[in-house]
Amino acid sequence: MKVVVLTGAGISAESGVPTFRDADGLWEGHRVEDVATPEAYEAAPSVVQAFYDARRAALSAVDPNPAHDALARLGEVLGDDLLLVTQNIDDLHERAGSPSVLHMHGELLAAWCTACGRRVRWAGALGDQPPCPGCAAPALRPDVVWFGEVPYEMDRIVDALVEADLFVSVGTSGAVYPAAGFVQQARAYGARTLELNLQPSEGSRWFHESRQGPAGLLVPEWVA
Ligand code: BJW
Repeated sequence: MKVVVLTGAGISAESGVPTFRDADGLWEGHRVEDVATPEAYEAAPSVVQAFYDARRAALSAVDPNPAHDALARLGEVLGDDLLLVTQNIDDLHERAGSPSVLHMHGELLAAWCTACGRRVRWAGALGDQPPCPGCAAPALRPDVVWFGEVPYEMDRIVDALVEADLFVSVGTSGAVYPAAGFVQQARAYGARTLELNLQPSEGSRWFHESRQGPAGLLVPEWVA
């Protein structure tokens, strides 16, 4: 059985990582739509870097929760028959032991140089404009996908949606495309579709089945 699992901010909420659009979803009064764009970065790079530096610094204080653990177990069982796609830029799936994770919106612990294009692992602050290890330009930005940019590995994701027997969405609001459209694509190609979310999402109506509750309970229950 070929399975695609899509995760969003809700899967990391019980680990203590704030979501974007729930009650605590503002950062210092900014909506994510106001700081996660190339235009925002061009206009006020220090504000945008501070948003990501704060989130990167907070990452070491959180741990994977039972939902991440359950998906790691599923990955061990299904091997190449599971594609785990996350919109999250945290590393909690990796730390839970998931053997393979596709970060369609990039990774907090990576940076890319807007001068030479090099991508590097990066655990420290970027706001103080450190030099790129490749070209020395002070031009490193978070290696994340902002509004108006193209998410990573779309061809691989679409191929997996076409092949999938089951598509499961965990903890995502269905507010951001192209991820919000995956359920309709998978369903159009014949997959059964299941949503696991604390509450009905913007995309609930597209799923064959929608279960409501915390991911830390629902995901282990589903995987068992
Ligand atoms: C729990 C829980 C618990 C809580 N247990 N559940 C008009 C119409 C349609 C599309 C567009 C449009 N205008 C523009 C667009 C495109 C645009 C878009 O979608 N805009 C919308 C605002 C409409 N999209 C883009 O620009 C994308 N690129 C693109 O389309 O390129 C064109 C292209 C595509 C494909 C092929 C070729 C070309 C890029 C989008 C980039 C999004 N980037 C961000 C920031 C990433 C870096 C970072 O993390 O800072 O990604 S924005 C932010 O939203 C982040 C997230 O990954 C993403 C989704 O958020 P998510 O994960 O759903 O979180 P929340 O907070 O919204 O929801 C949390 C959910 O969890 C809720 O449902 C809770 O109920 C639930 N929950 N606790 C279970 N304990």
